[in-house]
Amino acid sequence: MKLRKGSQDATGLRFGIVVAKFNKFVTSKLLSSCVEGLTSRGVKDDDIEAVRVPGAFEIPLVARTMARTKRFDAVICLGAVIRGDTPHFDYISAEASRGIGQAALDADVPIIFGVLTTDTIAQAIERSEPTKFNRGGEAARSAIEMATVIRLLRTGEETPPSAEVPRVRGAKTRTPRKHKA
Ligand code: INI
Repeated sequence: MKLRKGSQDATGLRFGIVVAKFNKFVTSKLLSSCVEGLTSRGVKDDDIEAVRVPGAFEIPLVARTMARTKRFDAVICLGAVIRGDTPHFDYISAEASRGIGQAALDADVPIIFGVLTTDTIAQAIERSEPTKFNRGGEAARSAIEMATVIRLLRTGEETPPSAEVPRVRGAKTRTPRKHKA
């Protein structure tokens, strides 16, 4: 069996980021952790292009437009939709997630869903803190993995040894940590 896997070596890759201004106190932290996640894995600052949009509702169109230029190996969407007292949350979050998924399929380029959808402001802050579980950093890792695995599929190249995690006999395998929502 041939197992193809993406890697975390992002050297030479280019990324687009779409970031919502709404709830900027959260999205600015998602953005900085995302950029740090990319540059620390070899992406050049000049190879990252970020676009600000008013809110999460506007993300899909801009993500699709960026992806269709084919100038990026992946596009990362960052936003924060926080539940209020009205059904507004449901409309915005549903449209953002549906639209982002559709944009990736239309453009044939990986588009990453780094949009927080939380019940409270505290949950959004927790998920955007650089010292805690930050979804911006997670979005960067997912973008690199998707960009590299799609490249392997398109070129037919073998998975590079650097993507293989050596398995030590008898060693316990780590079960992924469970995160709330
Ligand atoms: N946009 C967000 O990104 N997050 C929210 O929590 C939010 N709420 O709650 O209203 C929000 N609304 C704005 C929306 O995304 C659009 O920008 C606006 O409706 C104009 O189209």
